[in-house]
Amino acid sequence: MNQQPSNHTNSITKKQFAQTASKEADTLPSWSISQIEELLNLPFNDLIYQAQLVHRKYHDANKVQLSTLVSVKTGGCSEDCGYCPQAARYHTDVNDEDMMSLDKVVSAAKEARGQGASRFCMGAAWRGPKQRDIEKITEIISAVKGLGLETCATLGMLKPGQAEQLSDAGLDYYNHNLDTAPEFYGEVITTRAYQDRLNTLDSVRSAGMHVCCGGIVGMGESRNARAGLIAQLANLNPYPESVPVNKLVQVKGTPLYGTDELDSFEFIRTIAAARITMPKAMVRLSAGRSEMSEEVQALCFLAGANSIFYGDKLLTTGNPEAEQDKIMFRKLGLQSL
Ligand code: SAM
Ligand code: DTB
Ligand code: SF4
Repeated sequence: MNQQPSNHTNSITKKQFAQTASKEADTLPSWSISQIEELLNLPFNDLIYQAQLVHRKYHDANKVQLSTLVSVKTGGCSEDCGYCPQAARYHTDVNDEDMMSLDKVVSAAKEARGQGASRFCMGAAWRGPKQRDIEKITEIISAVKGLGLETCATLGMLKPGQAEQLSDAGLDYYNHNLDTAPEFYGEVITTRAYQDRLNTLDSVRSAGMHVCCGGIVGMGESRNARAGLIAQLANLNPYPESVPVNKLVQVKGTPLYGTDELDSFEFIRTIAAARITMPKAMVRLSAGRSEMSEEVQALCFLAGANSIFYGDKLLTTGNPEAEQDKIMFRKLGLQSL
């Protein structure tokens, strides 16, 4: 791992920063993988400093947006994503459940709103929705939107016309992750191609919705692959409004269970690179917080994360209790958006 400071590295990074700061964020130049690797290779303090400069130019440094997740359709998924406890083919403790009823989703959304969440994100363990699923989910989206919450859904790949139906129902954001760099992707997923994911992202954009797109680190990928993921995200035109950076939650029974744990500083570096390359995006410190100390999370906020998943559950795995997060926010002087 090259972590040596050098004038060369520093001067290139300053140039990149000047580019970033001088252009409006939506029309950024493309980022090469090696430019992003240079960022990741910086001395930690220099990297965080660059990230803070960008962060403070575009965001209130003490404000964090809160999204609550609910799994509206859990388990039984046909895909083979190597990290995922909901894939039917892996033997995990997650069972195939029916879709949640409208009433249950609405009461979960009301509870999330009561706890202070501004966005409600609904996940389904599908390769993609069928037409009858779209009919049910659009009813749910309209009801949640009617509560005054921002709406987000992550339902898998979309077929032509489906993104428009979701948008018409009041869906603000669609989450669809690239997950990792194209070069590493085949090690993790074989049942859908990288291009399928890019196509879905195009459909979401064309339907006028905001894009929520990020990935997972800690799957055994190299630093170069983390740079490759960030390059893919940053070079989407425009880049996503919301960028979830997940740390792999290792679930027994999935192929990636037992992967060597990623060093926390590598995770924080990835957040900083996301912040620098996608200045206006909300960068979400996503899955994996239950396994992180408050100190590591504080460094993630310092590196430019300004959003979290809030509430004691992600989709099937745990997340810190809302009360615990409120205590952490008080200690750090953070406020919710
Ligand atoms: N089935 C849909 C799909 O894959 O597009 C939507 C739900 S899927 C669970 C949403 C995202 O959750 C995945 O793309 C992945 O990035 C993330 N995810 C799933 N399992 C995870 C895990 N064990 N650790 C971290 N992130 C995970
Ligand atoms: C995202 O990037 N992370 C969330 C959300 N989008 C849907 C999902 C994390 C799932 C973690 C494993 C689980 O709880 O099943
Ligand atoms: Fe299915 Fe989504 Fe899990 Fe992949 S990540 S197995 S598509 S639920």
